[in-house]
Amino acid sequence: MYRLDPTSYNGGVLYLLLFVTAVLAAQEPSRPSFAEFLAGIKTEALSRGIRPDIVDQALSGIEEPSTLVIERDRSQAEIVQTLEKYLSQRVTAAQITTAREMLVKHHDLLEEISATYDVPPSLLVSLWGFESNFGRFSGVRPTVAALATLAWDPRRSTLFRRELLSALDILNRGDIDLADMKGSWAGAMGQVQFIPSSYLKYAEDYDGDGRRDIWNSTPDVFASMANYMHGAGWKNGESWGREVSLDADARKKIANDIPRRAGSCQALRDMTAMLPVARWRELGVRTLAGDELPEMADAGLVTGESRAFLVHRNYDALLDYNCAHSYAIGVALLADSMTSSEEPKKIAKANANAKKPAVRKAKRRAATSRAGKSDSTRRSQANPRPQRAPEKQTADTRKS
Ligand SMILES: [Ca+2]
Repeated sequence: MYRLDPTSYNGGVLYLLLFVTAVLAAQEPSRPSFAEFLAGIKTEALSRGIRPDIVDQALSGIEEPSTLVIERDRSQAEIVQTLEKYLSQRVTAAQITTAREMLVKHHDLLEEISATYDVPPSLLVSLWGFESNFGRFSGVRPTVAALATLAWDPRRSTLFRRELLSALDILNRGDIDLADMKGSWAGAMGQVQFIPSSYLKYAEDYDGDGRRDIWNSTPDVFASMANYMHGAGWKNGESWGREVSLDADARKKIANDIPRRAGSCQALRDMTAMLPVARWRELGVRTLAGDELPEMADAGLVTGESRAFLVHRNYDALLDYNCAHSYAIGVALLADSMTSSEEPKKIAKANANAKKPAVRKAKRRAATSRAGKSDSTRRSQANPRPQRAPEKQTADTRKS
C-alpha cells in the first residue's frame, strides 16, 4: 500500500496539494446538487402560491444544468469590443434602412403607443432592432432551464434565483405556455428581451387578448418597451445627448480632474459626473463640427477610443434597459438616424470611420461645413424631428 512520505519530494508536494484542496474545500460554501437545488426551488415556488402543476411541468424536464449556458456566462465577461467597433457593426446602412421601413410599416400603431406612453416611435423601433433584429430573432433557449442553470451556478445565484421564481410566476399567470417561453441563454425573453422580473413589472397586453405576449404580439412588444422606457424615466421631447469632439489635452484633463458617477451599473462608473455645459466648454469639449457647445441640460461624458458623447438624463433610461455604453449609444444613434433626412449610407459611414481620432475628424468636418455641406448627425441630434407625437427611453436588465 502506498504511504505518503513527507520527507520525500513527491510526498511533500502531495501533502501540499492535499492541504490546499482541504483549505479550498473549507472556504467553498457547501453547494447542493442540482436535484437538491431544484427541490428547494419547488418548495419556495409552492410557498409563493404557484400552482403545483405549473411547478412540476416547468421543473420536471430539467435534469442537468446546461453546460452551454454556464460556458456562455463565463466567457461573456471576456468579450471586449470597443465602442467604435460595436457602432460600426450595429448602426449600419442596412440596419438604418430596415429601421426606417419598420417605422413606416407600423406607423399607426407606433404613433398610438407613443401617445399612450410618451416615448418616441423611433426609439421603440431602435430598441426592437437591437434586441431582436426587429422581431426576427428573440432566442430559442428555454427560459426556465437557462435560469435554473444560472441560479444553481454560484456566480450570480441570488439574481438568477429571483428571476427563475419570477419566470414560474409568469407561467402561473398564464401569459405564455412553457413550451413557448424562450429567449437568450441568460434568460432574456421575447422580442423585447426582458428578464422575468422586468416582464412582471413592465410587460403590457396592448392588443387586449388577455396575455402579455412579448414573443408574438407586435402591439404587446411595442407597448412593453414603451412602458419600460417611460418607467425608467424617459422624458419625451428631451434629447438623450449628442456626439462631441475634444482633443487629447482635454481628454487627459477630464480623465484626471472630473469625477465619475457612482452606481451599481458598471457603465455609470465608466462615465463622468453630470456637469453644466459651461464647465464642458471650459474643459475644451466642442461640437462634432468643432464649434462652441450650444445651451443644453447638464450632461455626463461618455468616451470610447476616439469618439465621445455628452449625454443627458434620458440616457440613463437606456442604460437601465441594458447597462452598456455601446448598446445605449447604438440605440440612440439608430433612433436618430430614423428621423434624419440623410442617406443611410452617409450616416453609417460616420460609424464605420471609427478609428480616426476625434480631433482630426472634427477638423475635417468643420472644413466640410464651411464648404457648405451639412453635418447630418449633428443636425438630427440638435433638432429631433417632431415625428414622435407625444414624445417622451433603456435597461439591462431587463437584463441583469
Ligand atoms: Ca396581448
